[in-house]
Amino acid sequence: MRLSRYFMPILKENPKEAEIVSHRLMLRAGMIRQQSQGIYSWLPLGKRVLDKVNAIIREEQNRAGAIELSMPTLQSAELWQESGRYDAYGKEMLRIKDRQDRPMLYGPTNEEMVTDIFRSSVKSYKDLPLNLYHIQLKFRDEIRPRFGTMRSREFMMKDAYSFDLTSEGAEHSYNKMFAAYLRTFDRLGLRAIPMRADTGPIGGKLSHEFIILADTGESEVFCHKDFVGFDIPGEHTDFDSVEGLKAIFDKWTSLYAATSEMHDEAAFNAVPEGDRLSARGIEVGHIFYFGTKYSEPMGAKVQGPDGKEHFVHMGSYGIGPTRLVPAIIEASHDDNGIIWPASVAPFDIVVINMKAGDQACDDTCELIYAALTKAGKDVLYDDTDDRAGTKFATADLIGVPVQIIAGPRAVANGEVEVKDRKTGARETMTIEAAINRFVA
Ligand code: P5A
Repeated sequence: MRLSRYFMPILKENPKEAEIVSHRLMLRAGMIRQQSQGIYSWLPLGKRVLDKVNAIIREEQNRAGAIELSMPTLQSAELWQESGRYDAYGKEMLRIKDRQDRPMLYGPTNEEMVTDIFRSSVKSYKDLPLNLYHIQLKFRDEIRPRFGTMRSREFMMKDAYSFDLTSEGAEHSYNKMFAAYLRTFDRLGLRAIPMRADTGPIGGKLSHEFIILADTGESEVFCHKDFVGFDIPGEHTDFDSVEGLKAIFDKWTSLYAATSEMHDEAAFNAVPEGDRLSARGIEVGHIFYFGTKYSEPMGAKVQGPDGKEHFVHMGSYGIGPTRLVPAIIEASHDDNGIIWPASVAPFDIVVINMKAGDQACDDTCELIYAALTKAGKDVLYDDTDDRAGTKFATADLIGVPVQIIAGPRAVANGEVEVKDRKTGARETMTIEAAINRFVA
């Protein structure tokens, strides 16, 4: 991508409305734009990051056996009247009428809709277990939308829904998502700790929130500090192994970890004082087991091996991609801007032409840009005629992991500089060496 033809509206000044660093940096880097309170456009740079986050979420959902579909954002009120949540949900639900005066709503979550899909076509235990997910916009008319896309009214959610014949089966389905979440957040460069949590309007007795520790987090959390060093389930985790997944779940729930709603002061005080972590955190995921809470009132049942009808046991599993992007920035930035983990960086490499219009600089940059693009890298080429200082500041601000800098003096020697955004380390090397380093 040539920066001269791209759309990346950088802000020079710090936006006054931004209270936390991720919101400030997302606005300054031209990643998002507020359209009305708590409702955002994702501009091209932000969209690239969001797409990469979603690709990792999708890979890990698929690995764990979940199946992707796509459900609409607008839902009919009837489904919610069946489950009894239409009145219970309160003012957070945006209620709309269509031209026939039929009550509709912009979905805040999809338990009812997916239960309706399930009951219309699944009739036998032989089709279980089943886990259906989508990555879709949601709307919740939050009282206090704030911190940009961290807590917005319209936001994206990956929501998965599992169906099992028995509660034991449902427990295994829960453990699959539990392990998939540990892997997902790790691949996003984050350390997320599962904590016992309140189930709120989704319901059920068992639930875990996945929390990133951060001073700017909205939740107050309490946990054992050893969680920070626990091993993450590997790529070859067998998601069909009931014992294997139970062992992962048991290990990750063996020490104290709870959000403030579930906090038990006495149990926390039993943790040796030096091991106690009392901190703030960002909730990036939340999983629930609620048994037959929706399947019973909505009549979602299957025939079991005993020939009888059974209401299915369900769970639901949410991740907030539009919250994860600022959460990653909260965890990874410095005074100059964002430092993306390679897995979600909007571009892999930025090529900086320090003197656009200078034939040797132009030729060198074109060569590198073409070679790296051909090798499958996402390359941003800063071919604008801005001052070198502005270009460096922009490259640091947008946080691309590697900068290849071509200035007239180095280029005259057949060389460029390669800078690592995270460490700031710079190395001068031949043009060929710079290309080869990233083409391997
Ligand atoms: C689980 C999937 C649910 O809605 N139903 C379907 C269940 N859970 S939840 O905890 O309410 O939300 C899941 C995740 O969505 C993100 N999230 C938000 N992100 C940005 N702005 C918001 N206002 C917002 N509300 C929820 C969180 O990451 C949450 O864990």
